[in-house]
Amino acid sequence: MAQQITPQLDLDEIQGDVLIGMQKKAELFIFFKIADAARFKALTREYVVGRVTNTRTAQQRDREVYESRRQGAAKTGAWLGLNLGFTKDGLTRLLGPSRPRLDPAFERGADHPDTIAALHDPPLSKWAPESRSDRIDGVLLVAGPDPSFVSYHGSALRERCGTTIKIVHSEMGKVRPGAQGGHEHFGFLDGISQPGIRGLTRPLKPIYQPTQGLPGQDLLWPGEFVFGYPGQHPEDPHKEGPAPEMAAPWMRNGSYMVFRRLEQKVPEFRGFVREQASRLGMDPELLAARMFGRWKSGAPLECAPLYDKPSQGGDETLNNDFKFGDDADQRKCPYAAHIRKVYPRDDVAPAEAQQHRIIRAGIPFGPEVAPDETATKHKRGLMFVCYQTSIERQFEYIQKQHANNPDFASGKERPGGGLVSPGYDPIIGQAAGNGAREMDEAFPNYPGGNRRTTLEMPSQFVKLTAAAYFFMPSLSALRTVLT
Ligand code: N7H
Repeated sequence: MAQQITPQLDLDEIQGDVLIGMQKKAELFIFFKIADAARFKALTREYVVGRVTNTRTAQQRDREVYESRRQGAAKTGAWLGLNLGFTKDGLTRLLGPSRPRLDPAFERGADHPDTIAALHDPPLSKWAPESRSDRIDGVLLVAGPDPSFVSYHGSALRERCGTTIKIVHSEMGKVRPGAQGGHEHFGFLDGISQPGIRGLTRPLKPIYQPTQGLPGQDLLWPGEFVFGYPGQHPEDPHKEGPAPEMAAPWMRNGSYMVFRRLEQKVPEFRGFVREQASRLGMDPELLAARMFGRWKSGAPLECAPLYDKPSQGGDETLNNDFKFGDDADQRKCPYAAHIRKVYPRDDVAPAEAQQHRIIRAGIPFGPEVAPDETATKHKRGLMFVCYQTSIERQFEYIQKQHANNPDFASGKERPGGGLVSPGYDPIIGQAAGNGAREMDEAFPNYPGGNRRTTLEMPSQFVKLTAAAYFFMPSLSALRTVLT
């Protein structure tokens, strides 16, 4: 392979949550309106920007965490993380109505009726009342080692902001306790697979596989996630592609953040899986794993099709090292399983697979399920966050063209002939008008067999209750043009 030049990322400029993720056991999301633009700008310049966590700091902290784990120490620094983003309305408050127009999806916004219709999202009337507002201008992300630390620093920050902003809503996300740490509320290990980034992610074998981070982690051109760098080539997954267009030079080192507050109906999900597994005559843990494409431990079905291999789930050199191409009849992992829908790997052409990647940086919210909670009593779920340079080609494409599209992946055939309609992503797929969904091949025909089964899902286990699109500017943009 021809030697490629490694892009030099400006780590001091890019906000820390975008590429690496702020270190967070707890994270406070403060959604606000700008009440007094002139005073807000002065405060941002003089107080906030100097406290924003950049990628260099996030990287140093990550290395410390890694080192202390390697030495068997559980504790790491009590670090405060702070990031800041603006919606289209926020940018207008800061720059005036004749400001440059950014990505069309960003300018439309997550709460626009066209976005809601395109993504099959629930109508605004069904969103959480506390997060509904005529306008949200920005979000402050405050991250740290525990909720009280984060609350304390969040309050100090709010006090400092005073009347320059008006808080619309704030909500705390937190990592689940004990052994469930790192697992989301359905119980599955999350945060395993992320795209690697050229110029940032270290290849495990730099000489032999310079375009692979950990096994199974392709290194992508950073322009997919941050403005100002080459992106993926649309026809060749290794070749440098054009840098995404910027509506203004100050977009350099910035990124779009998609936020979605997704409530999870955990007791209902568990009850459904138990019932359906008994109908199908299979282990409920296997049925749940077939809905996700991984076992709760994180072990991929492609490597552990019938029984969990927990040792593989937690091992980062093994848990992402797989493809779907040699599972052409969905015997190991259904075509519709969450991870197969959202990153189809070699189910599609190599360059196409890398056109729709996102970096995820979400955190769970809400309490643990109480022992007597057979129907959801307490709200819980995922504060889903992802970063990209095109909301339309990345997040929206995955949701619309893959998760919500029962015919994706297309062109798959039954072993005996005939086309397969894989069905909806059982976790995040949404049918129009909140309609019923189905998933093909709930029961595994592995290693052989020809039993046809369909999983009918009359209701969603994941419900969207708030959403917004933000731009996360570079530190320079925050210090100059925007303020
Ligand atoms: Fe998903 N979950 O925690 O159960 N997700 N996700 N997700 N998701 C993944 O591989 C989950 C959501 C992606 O590279 C895993 O890191 C839940 C949305 C992508 O192979 C698990 C919700 C979107 C990947 C979950 C939710 C995505 C991924 C396996 C909602 C974008 C990486 C762990 C409540 C539209 C796939 C891992 C890859 C993985 C869960 C939402 C996308 C367990 C509960 C809205 C790209």
